[in-house]
Amino acid sequence: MGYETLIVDIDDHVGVITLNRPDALNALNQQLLKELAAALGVMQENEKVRCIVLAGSEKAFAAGADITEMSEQSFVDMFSSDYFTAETEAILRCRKPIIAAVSGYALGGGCELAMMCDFIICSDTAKFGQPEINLGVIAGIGGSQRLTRFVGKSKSMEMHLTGRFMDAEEAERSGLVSRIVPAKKLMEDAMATAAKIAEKSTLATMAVKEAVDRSYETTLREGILFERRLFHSLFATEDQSEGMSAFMEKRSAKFRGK
Ligand code: DAK
Repeated sequence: MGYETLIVDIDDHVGVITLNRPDALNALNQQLLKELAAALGVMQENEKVRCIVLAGSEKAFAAGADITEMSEQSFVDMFSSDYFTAETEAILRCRKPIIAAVSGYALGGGCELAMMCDFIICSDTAKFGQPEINLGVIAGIGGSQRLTRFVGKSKSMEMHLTGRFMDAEEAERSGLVSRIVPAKKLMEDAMATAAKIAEKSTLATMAVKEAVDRSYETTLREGILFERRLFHSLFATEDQSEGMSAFMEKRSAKFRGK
């Protein structure tokens, strides 16, 4: 498939998707989100891909939903098309781990997209924010819920109410990102992290993604039961046998996703 708003590549076992609307700081329009959903669907089906990196440019991961496109919509347009819903649900359906590599602005829908990934590595230039309040609207693809779960009510509420940006240091301190790296090293670091994940059993990485995500959806007791059942089920895989044998034989495991 040809993409106009993305650059899509596969490097060994890592799928790399780069948002590519430089003139609009990668603002998310319907075309971009449809292409992103499609690209993730293709990577989900491609057995070679074991981990995915989603990146933007050095200046902007994404500066939000496309204000020019949104400004022309009425309530009826938004409601009847269920704006962005099918696309974001398709993104969330991807079962392979997705790392957001964030440099520069991750604002509004851009911050929300980064938070939909499995974890965020950011550069020291990153700036996160939910500035929709400045446009007379609010977050619309999960920002009020996800940012609150990441950083707590007080900081999330302040960010949504004032529209202020959070820098990389604050984002790391608050638990929004897993790590900060120098801007020039961001892709190298994200790719090395993805390559490390790609060495693991894909059955185990998909299982752990489901288990951690379930912690947002259910009670502690149910979540722990879900984790335990997934753990038990991994004993039906060749990868579990290989991983434990390799440890005892003091060699590296060779996982085959079987
Ligand atoms: N949309 C469209 N174009 C944008 C854009 C955006 N979000 N952000 C930047 N651009 C464009 C600029 O208009 C400019 O285009 P030209 O004028 O050159 O044609 C170009 O990108 C470069 O931007 P600037 O000249 O402004 O660059 P600066 O370095 O001076 O400033 C900035 C960078 C990021 C601080 C500034 O561009 C900015 O404030 N951008 C807007 C940030 C923002 O407000 N983001 C939130 C958007 S609202 C929903 C789903 C999603 C959403 C809501 C509902 N539903 C499903 C219900 C999400 C809403 C949003 O994200």
